Amino acid sequence: MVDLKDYKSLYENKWCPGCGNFGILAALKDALVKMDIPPQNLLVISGIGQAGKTPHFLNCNMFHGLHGRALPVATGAKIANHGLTVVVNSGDGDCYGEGGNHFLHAIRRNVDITLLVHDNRIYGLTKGQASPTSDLGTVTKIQPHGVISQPFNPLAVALSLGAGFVARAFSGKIDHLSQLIQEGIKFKGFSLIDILQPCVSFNFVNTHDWYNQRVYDLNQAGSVPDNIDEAMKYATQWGEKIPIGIIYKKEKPTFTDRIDVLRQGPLNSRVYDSKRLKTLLSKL
Ligand SMILES: Cc1ncc(C[n+]2csc(CCOP(=O)(O)OP(=O)(O)O)c2C)c(N)n1
Ligand code: SF4
Ligand SMILES: [Mg+2]
Repeated sequence: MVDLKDYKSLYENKWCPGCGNFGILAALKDALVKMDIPPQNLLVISGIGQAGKTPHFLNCNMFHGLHGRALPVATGAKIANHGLTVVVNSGDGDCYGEGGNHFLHAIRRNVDITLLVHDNRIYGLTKGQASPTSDLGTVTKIQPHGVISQPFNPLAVALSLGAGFVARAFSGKIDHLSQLIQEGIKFKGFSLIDILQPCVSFNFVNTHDWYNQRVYDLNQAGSVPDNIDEAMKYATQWGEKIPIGIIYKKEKPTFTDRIDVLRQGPLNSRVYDSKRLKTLLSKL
């Protein structure tokens, strides 16, 4: 049986006291233990940012890559070794800004990976510039007159691209988030969990209290929408009431299901045949 101790990292954590990232890390560990996933079967991949440091605080296979480039690495790893549980930790700037293009195409490919976006609606690591999810009018040191670009809605974009598992969570509700992560990992295909995460140092609007007063569990009645129109209503609801939970869930063929050679098994289990390779090269 996997134990919380198995995931204990050797690295010191320098996130600010009170940061929502702690709740996300706790929920992720809880989900891994409850699913009995041993560290050697897990690969956690990240890009750059405070969110990107998450794999450092887990004892498992990890890859901390370039800004915005976690998803291509995760795609390659999952294709090479289907046996791995692949989880990506990314920030709102990393995933929806710098890596926005990869976000779009990872959804289209439907590779079986789980994407956790630590959405604090700010660039935390670089000390508080606006991110793609910052509200219109948000004032920062480099946006002194307020943000003038329309905020990016990751859930609506994911739904419009045909994502099969789209969810929103709040880092302050650790048990609920753990449950969603377990559902996301079990889901066969690309799963997105956008996690509302207070940044206590640079986002003074979307605080723990602000979210606690607004979030409600949309799956409370036990239902999970598999209807795009209904899902879009939840994806675009924001303000006095903010839904958290699974916004849409429907399985469809994954990237691996659609490619003959991958359907036969992961690339790392294939026998290297030098004669076949020579024949192939001689035809080029
Ligand atoms: C190619 C590149 N561009 C810009 C940066 C500077 N940079 C580092 S982290 C970051 C923003 C991170 O924001 P987010 O993804 O929201 O993560 P957070 O720190 O808020 O968790 C930026 C712009 C970089 N490291 N590399
Ligand atoms: S700057 Fe914000 S996101 Fe970064 S560790 Fe501090 S509270 Fe967390
Ligand atoms: Mg951020």
